[in-house]
Amino acid sequence: MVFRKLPGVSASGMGLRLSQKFVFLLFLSGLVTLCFGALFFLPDSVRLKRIFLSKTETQPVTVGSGSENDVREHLKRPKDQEHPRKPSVSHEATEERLAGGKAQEDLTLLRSKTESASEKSTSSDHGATSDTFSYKKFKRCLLRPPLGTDDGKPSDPKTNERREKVKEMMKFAWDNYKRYAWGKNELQPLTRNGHIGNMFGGLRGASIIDSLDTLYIMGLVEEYNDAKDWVQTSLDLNSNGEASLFEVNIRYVGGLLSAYYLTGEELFKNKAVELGEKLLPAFNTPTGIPRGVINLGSWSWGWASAGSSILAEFGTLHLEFVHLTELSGNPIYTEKVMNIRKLLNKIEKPHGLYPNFLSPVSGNWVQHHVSIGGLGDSFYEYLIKSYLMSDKTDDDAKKMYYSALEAIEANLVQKSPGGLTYMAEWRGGILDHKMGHLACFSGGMIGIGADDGAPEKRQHYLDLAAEITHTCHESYTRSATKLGPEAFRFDSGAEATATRLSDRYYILRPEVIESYMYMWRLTHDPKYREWGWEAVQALEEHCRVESGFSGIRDVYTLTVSHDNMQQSFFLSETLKYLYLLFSDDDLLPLEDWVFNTEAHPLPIVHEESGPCMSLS
Ligand code: DMJ
Repeated sequence: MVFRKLPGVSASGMGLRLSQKFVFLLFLSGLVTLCFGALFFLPDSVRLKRIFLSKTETQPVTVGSGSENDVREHLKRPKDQEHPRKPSVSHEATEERLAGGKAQEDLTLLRSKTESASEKSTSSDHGATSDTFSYKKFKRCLLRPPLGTDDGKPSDPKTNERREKVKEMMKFAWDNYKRYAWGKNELQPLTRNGHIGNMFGGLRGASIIDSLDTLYIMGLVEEYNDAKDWVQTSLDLNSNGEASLFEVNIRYVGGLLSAYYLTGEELFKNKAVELGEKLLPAFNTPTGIPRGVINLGSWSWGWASAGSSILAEFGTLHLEFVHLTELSGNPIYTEKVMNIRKLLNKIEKPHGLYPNFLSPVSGNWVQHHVSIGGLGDSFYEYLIKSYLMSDKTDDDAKKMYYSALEAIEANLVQKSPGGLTYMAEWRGGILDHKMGHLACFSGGMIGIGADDGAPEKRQHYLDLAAEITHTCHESYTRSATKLGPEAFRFDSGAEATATRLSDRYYILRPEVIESYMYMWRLTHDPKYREWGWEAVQALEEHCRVESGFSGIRDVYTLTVSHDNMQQSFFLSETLKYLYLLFSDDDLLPLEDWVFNTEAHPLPIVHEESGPCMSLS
């Protein structure tokens, strides 16, 4: 009835004249186009673009994956949270302060090249959407320059001499790898050849990828450039073998991510994302808990063949996967790890403990073996580091870490008759009074988490961290070589010594030195540097051979027998942690970086003055 009174509106109800209809439709379509287009010019356009152009649309949907909301929730920082911001020092300003000298010039050149490389944002062939991540912006969000004011050079000449020694060890290990095993995974220094192994599913160059960031922070310019060139020309990710999801993630993805964040070279980002995509089918299980082994070349294997998944393997993906989402703009990586988190949070835990084996099919624990060493270790490490890496916003990770630590203290932490604190293993309620070398990382872990524990527990956690580190040092000092065994016991009269022949070996592992490094940063007690130096001397005396470094079969005999393997983690972790131990704290400061479990530094997502990274 209303329409009838209006001029131009026909008596036939909604009817308009043809010309009026045309003008009206034209106006309407113009309005719609304008609104849609405007979305892309809003300040938050990256997120909107992601909603409309999201790659997830083309990704296979996996069973049990978390929702996008979980991801956003996880990445979002509460606006009311305040963080005291230290005065930001620009990296460029730091470079200007670098002193002269040939190596220094090379280093400056290298670093300025990498700065400009980061500005030339090239697009990726492999899903890295470079428009979604700004490297320049990321650098501005760091509180301090990654390499410190003088590359972390300590003012004390004795410490500097020690640092130089570690650098020389790295160069020696690298040169021999390059000479005898270039492109293979690891060097066999006695037989002077390369080793491929079966952990990496046909991927090559594990020592190269694991070394990139160590070479870079040590200023080994030529060596870093060789490594980068190899990644450019020879790192082939189209391999077809069965790989350990965990090992590929911590060494290759972690190594490439760190190399990217330190240098800004798009190449590393693109390779990391390309490889990350290849890992996704591992999550196609009924629960979304990934299998431990993945065929890198095939998308078709079934979950039914899976055995149990290992806590330290599926629980050690979080840091790298969150960064894959940051760099690619694709939420799927964070969804996958948040789904693991959700399941672990929900599942019933015996005495609050996390057993080492879980069925990816049923989502239930398979047996009740709990260990802070092998099979469990880095799961706990990634909880506290996820919290720290989120700029202390990931409250679930925080809660899970501190309640796990409480359960560990209540059930596993023991004091030996001789007064040494150690972490026993737990088998269905029965304690096995054994501590693995791997468990020695926990000194550092408990140390870096001490400050965020309940106020009344902070000093206690720091003391516990120091006690564990002390025990691990004892396992070194009680051997003839002053290197520690693979596992040491606290029963049948033993105190921090191996009682079984099969536990006496040392394979260049980093965990004890890793804890020295963290405890040094946290306390500045000079004993940690002294302990680190003892380790350097022992490595030089017993593990250095003519063509590299080798593990040894028995730390209790001075007639050493070498195992002929220079592990890639020796270059990525052991030597890096030693170098950091003898450097000033502003080399990769802990306010800005967390180290993944292979010692690859990943940046903390700071968001104090607005979002620093793409998804936040
Ligand atoms: C490294 O590959 C990692 O530190 C991992 O978490 C445990 N084992 C080795 C070094 O011992």
